[in-house]
Amino acid sequence: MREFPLTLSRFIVQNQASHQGATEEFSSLLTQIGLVGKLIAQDLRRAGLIDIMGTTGGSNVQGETVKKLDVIANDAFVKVFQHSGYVCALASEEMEKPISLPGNWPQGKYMLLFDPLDGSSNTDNNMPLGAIFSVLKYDRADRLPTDEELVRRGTEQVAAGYLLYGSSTMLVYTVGQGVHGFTLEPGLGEYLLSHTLITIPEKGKVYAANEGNYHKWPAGTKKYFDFLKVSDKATGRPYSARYSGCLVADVHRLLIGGGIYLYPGETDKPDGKLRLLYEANPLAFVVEQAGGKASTGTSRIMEVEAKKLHQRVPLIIGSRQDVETAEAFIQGRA
Ligand code: AFP
Repeated sequence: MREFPLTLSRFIVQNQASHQGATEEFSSLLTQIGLVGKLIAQDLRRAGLIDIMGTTGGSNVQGETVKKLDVIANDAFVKVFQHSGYVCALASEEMEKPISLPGNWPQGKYMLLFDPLDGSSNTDNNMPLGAIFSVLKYDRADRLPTDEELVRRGTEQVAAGYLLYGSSTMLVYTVGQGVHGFTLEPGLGEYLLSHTLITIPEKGKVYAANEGNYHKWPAGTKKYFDFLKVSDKATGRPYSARYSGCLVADVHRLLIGGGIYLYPGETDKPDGKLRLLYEANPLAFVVEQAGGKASTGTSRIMEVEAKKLHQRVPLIIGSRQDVETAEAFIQGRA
């Protein structure tokens, strides 16, 4: 008899014990994230045929132009979780302040932080997009969390992962017991286990970065990129450049095949572009659990002291050896 691949919910229940005190509530929370993925994937499959491309004409708290799909994706997360009873607070790249659920609504013990649509510059050209999520636990029952209580170090995450809207729709997550990948089977409307215990190669031969920013980088960073392009068979160089404009897609590529993604600090913007709480921390959790590394260039991402909800941080993430080589150059040791 054909071995039927595990659905997301069956996998979580079957692995309940290893999911660090995960409860029914937790497995339902992950299933709801999968629902958001189905809703957005459905729209994306028809993007050129329905009015979801282009911008809203507004800008978000980041000062970035808001795409229609940014709003659609953010609304999907809020609507799915506001009434779910699994969370007590929601924070998003697209919302200046977190949403604490009204006291008379069912609340859960989790706080969800997310980038509802990663790679927004790709919405109108059929390139990959994603969503990134970070799950924190809130142990008080006597009151809702304050905004400050959502701003936590990456090591406090109880789960993290991403949705990848690529040639297929995937949900990849970790609860601290390895990384698992599920692929949406559109015919069934179910996510089926497709990647068990994903392990990132120790070293890759691909790098992802926007080299249009080369002139803005400090000397050590420039030296690293120059190093990658020198021909040296013994160290597998030159590396190939692969940059999609979607962090989730670029990180997924290196999670499977090895390599490194860099959005480094710049001379006049040392914190770079990416956000700590709902981009760098969750992806750092996933990549570390797969055996890789995530750094600011000088320190471990998951130990960066979180001070503000939309705090930015430089991100160097991927195969352990590659990240350590990049750190050596950035720190002036190579
Ligand atoms: P958008 O969601 O605003 O397109 O930003 C995407 C992103 O956060 C990340 O997904 C990309 O790797 C990176 O920014 C692209 O930034 P650049 O356009 O500056 O290269």
